[in-house]
Amino acid sequence: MMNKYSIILFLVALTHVSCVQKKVEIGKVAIIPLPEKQLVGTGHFEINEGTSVTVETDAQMALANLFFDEFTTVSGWMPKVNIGGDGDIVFITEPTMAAEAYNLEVTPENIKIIAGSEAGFFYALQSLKQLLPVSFYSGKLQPNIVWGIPSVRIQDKPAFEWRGYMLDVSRHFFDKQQVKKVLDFMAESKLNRFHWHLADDQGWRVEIKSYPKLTEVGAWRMDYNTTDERISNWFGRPVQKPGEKPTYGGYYTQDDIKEIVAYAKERFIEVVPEIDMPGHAQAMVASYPEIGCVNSEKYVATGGVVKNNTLNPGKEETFVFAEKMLNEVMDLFPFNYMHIGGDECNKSQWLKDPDAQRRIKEEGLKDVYELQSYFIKRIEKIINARGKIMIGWDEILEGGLAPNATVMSWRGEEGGIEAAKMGHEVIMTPSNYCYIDLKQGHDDLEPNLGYSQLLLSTAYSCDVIPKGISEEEAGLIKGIQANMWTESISDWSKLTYMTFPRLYAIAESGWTSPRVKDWDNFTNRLQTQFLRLDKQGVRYAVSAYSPWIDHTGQGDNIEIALKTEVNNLDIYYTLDGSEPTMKSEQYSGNFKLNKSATIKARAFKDGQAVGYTSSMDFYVHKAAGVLNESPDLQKLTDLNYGKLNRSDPNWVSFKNGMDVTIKFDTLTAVKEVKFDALRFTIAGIYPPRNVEVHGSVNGMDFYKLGTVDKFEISSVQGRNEIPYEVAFDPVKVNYLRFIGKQINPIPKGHHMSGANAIILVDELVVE
Ligand code: TNX
Repeated sequence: MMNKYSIILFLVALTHVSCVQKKVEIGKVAIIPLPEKQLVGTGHFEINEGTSVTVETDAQMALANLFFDEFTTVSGWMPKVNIGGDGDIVFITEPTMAAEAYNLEVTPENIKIIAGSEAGFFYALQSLKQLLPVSFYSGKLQPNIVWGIPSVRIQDKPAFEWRGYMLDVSRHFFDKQQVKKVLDFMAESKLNRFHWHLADDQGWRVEIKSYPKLTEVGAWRMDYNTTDERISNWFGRPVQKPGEKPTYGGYYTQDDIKEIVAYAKERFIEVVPEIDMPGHAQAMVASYPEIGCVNSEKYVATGGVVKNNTLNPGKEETFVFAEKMLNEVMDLFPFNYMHIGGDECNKSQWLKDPDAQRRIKEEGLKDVYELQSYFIKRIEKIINARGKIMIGWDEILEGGLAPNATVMSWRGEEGGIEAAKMGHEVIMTPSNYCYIDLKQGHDDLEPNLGYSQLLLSTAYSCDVIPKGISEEEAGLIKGIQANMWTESISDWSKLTYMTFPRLYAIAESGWTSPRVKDWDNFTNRLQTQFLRLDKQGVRYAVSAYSPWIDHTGQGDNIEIALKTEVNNLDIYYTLDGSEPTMKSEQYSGNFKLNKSATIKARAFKDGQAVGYTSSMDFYVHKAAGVLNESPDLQKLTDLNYGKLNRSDPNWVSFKNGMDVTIKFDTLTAVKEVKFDALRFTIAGIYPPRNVEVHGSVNGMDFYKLGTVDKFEISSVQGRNEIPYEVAFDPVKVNYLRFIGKQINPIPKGHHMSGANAIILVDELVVE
C-alpha cells in the first residue's frame, strides 16, 4: 500500500516526467549546393506533432511521405500529409517554372514550396532538410527536440542539366545497399546522373542471361585485403594461376539492377550504365576467350595495368556478342544514354592479331586507331537502333568520332572542347578537377589512396564551361561529373573519405551558377555539413583545413610559411615537436628558421581545432639551398624530402646513373653526406649499387672522400627507401660530387629484368 508520502512523491515524479523540457533547435542556413538566391528572415518555423502538410497530387504525396517519414525515426511521429486543405506546409504548383527549379519560403507561420515539376519539389525538400538542425541527421529518436527551421526565402534552379557521380564497381565491388547509400547522398547534393562503371578488366558486375559466364567467371578474381591505409597494393596483387579459384568479387542480378534503378528514379536520378570496351575488357575476354585476340590474358585481372585485354574487332562474333549483351543491358536501364567506355585501349594486340589485321585491310583502314573508331561506330549503331545515345570517354575522338556520340572529357578539357566544336554533346569530367580517387592533401597526412593529387580548392575552382568556346558550343556542354575510380578504394569508409567533401565542390559547380559560387562562403557552409556527416557517422576528409608547411630561402636564411586552402583560419605552431594548441605561437606571416626543428602546425576556427596537425622534421644541413649545376637538380638540396611514393615530385631521377655536383657559396667544412634512394622495383626503380663522394676546392680537381657499396641491397625487389651514408675525415671544400652506379642490367627473375635501372634520390644532406 502506498502511504501519503509515497503518493506525493509519485505525483511529483509524474509531473516531472510529463514536463520534460522540450528544447527548440534551429537549423542554420548552410545549404550545399548554394541556392541561386536566398534571403534570410527573422524567427523560425517549428515542426511538431500537430504540423500538417498539404499537397495537390498523388505524386507530391509520395514525395512528401518519403521526406517526412524521416521524422518517424527522429521524433516518433510524422507530420500528416493530405491532398488539399489548409496545411502549415503547402505544395504549390507553378507551371511556368523551369524544370528542377523551386522556391522555398519559410516564415514563422508557414512553409510554402513552389515548383513546376516533381523534381523541383524534390529539390526543395532537399534544401528544407538542410535547414533542419544537424541533430536531425543522427537517425536516432530524439523526442525532446522541437525542430526549428530558420525563416528564409529561396529561389533556386540548377546551372547544368547533367550533375553526375561515377562509381567504379569493377575494381572493387560495392553491394546493393551501398549503392543505395550512394544514391541517397547524391540526392541530398541535388545530383541527378549516376554513372555506373559496371565492367572493367578487374570484374564484370551485371547478370546477363544470354552470357552467363560473364558473372560465373568474370565477376571473380584473386585478391587480398589489407586494412593498412599506408599501403597501396594495386600493383602488387596476386595473379591467378591455373587451378586456383578466385573468391573476390560479386555482381548484381537483373532484379537488383531494377530495384536500384527504381530507387534512383524515386530520387530523380537517372542511371547511366557503362560497359567499357574495346579495351579494359579483360573480365569479358576471360569469360569468353573467343571474342579476344591472340595472346589474350586468361584470367580476370587482379590489379595494375593490363595489356592483352582487348575485344577483337576483326571477328564478327565479337559484334554478335556485343549486340546481344548490350541489348540485355539496355533493357535494364530506361535512361536514353548507354556508355561504352572506349578509353585507354591498348592496341598492341591488334597489330599482331590476324583477324584484326584482315579487318584493317578489308575496310581500307589506315591504322589501329581507325580500327578502334570502326569498332565504336558499329557499337553506336547497336545503341542508336534502340533509340539511345552512345556516350564514350574522349578517346572515341581518335580515328574519327561516331556520328551521334556524346563525349565525356576526362584527359583535361581539350577533348570536350574539340567534341563541342564538332557539334557533339559533352560532359565535363576533367581528371585535374573531377577525379576524386586522387589524394586530397599532403602525402604525409593522407591515407595512401590514389596516385596523384586533387585538392578540394582545385575541385571547387572548375569552370564547367571551358574557356575559348562560343556560346553555341557552350550550349553543348551538358554538365559535370565526379568520378570515383576504385583501384585503391576497397571499402565503404575509404569511399566516403574520398568522396567528401570534394563531391560537394563538384555538386556546387554543377548546380550553382558560376556568378554566385564563392569559395569562402562554401567552406563556411562546409563546416555545418561536416557536423551533419558526424551525426551520420560518415568518414570524410578535413585536409583543406590542414596547414601546408612550405619553406623558401637557403642556408641559414630559411623562411617557413604556413598555409591552408581554407581562408581565415588561425594557425598555431610549435618547433619542439609538441602538439600545437591555442596557447602555442600564433602564425602571423613567414618566420625565419636557422636550426633543425620539428615543426607542428594546426589550424583553429572560432576556438576549435580544425583539419589535421601537420608535421615536418626540418633538418637544416650545410647544403640547404646551395646551387646545383642545373635547376632540375635544385630539388636535391631544397629541404623537401622525397616520400615513399614514386610520383612524389621531390625525387630526382637518373636514367643513366647519377652524377651530381653541388657548389657551396663559401669554403665549407664537411664530414658526412647522407641521402635516401627509392626502391620501387615494379617500375624498374632500384637504388644505386655503389656511391662515391668526391670533393674539390677549385671545381676542376676532385679527390675521393668516401664510398659506399650496396650491391646486395640494391638488387632486392620491393618498395622502400634505402639510406646511404658516407662519413670521412673533415675537409673544407667548395664543391661536392656524387657518383652513383646503377645495377645494370636488372638481374634475371627481378621486376623489369634486362632493362636499365632508374635511380631516384632525394635530399643530399651534408654535415
Ligand atoms: C583512368 S578515366 C581511367 C580509369 C582509371 C583512372 C584512375 C578513364 C576513362 N580511365 O580506368 O581507373 O584513370 O584515376
